[in-house]
Amino acid sequence: MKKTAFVILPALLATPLLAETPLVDADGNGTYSYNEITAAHPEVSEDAFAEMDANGDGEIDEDELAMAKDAGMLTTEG
Ligand SMILES: [Ca+2]
Ligand SMILES: [Ca+2]
Repeated sequence: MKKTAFVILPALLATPLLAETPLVDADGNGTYSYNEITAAHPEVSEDAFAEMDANGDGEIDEDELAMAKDAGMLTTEG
């Protein structure tokens, strides 16, 4: 009978699931899309994103991000 060893890959250890993900402008267009926001702030719902998007252009700019932080809409630090 062989014993089964459970091997945890170092890659998994190096990427803690609960680690805070920094907010990154992944496509470099200067604003944050819903996907970019939720990559760092998975708690942001589509409704919350729409609220954050004050000028309704579908992207969060620095001003909108600052307002969202002030409003406590981003509960994780990005
Ligand atoms: Ca972007
Ligand atoms: Ca906007």
